[in-house]
Amino acid sequence: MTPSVGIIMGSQSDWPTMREAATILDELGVTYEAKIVSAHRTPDRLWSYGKDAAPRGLQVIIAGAGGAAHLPGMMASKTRIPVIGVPVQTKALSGVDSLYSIVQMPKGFPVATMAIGAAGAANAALLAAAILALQDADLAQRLDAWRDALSASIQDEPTDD
Ligand code: RP5
Repeated sequence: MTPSVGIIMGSQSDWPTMREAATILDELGVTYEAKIVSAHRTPDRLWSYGKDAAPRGLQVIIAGAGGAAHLPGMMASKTRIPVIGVPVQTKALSGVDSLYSIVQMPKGFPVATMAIGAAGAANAALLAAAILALQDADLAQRLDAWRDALSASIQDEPTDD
């Protein structure tokens, strides 16, 4: 059975970041698959993944990449399914290269671009869940509960530790 969300990434080295998205989707009970799909090293895989995404029934794609991070934009070119881009933090340029590579899409092919790194990956999952929750009342309840629990975990005042 096709999962709701496809988490794709350019390299195995992106997984520690992208796992943050997977963890959130697990917490929310959203089905997903995780695949390595590189715009540069496996372009044919990118093309077939994008071509098959809608017919397979995927509903949201989370795409993470670093450096010359062309994966999210190329995927958005190939499928009308919403693509959420995660700029992976790089050693050379701290992920600013990834961010700029993902965020400046030309008119017509949007990528919802998140923050650099782990927070961006987690937020990508939350945004994917929010999109899915528009048509899924049970998921909407779980997402509301997740958000309430996060708010409740924030203490009123700072402490010296
Ligand atoms: C990108 O190049 C990947 O998304 C990764 O962030 C970066 C480096 O890949 P590796 O050299 O670690 O495989 O395509």
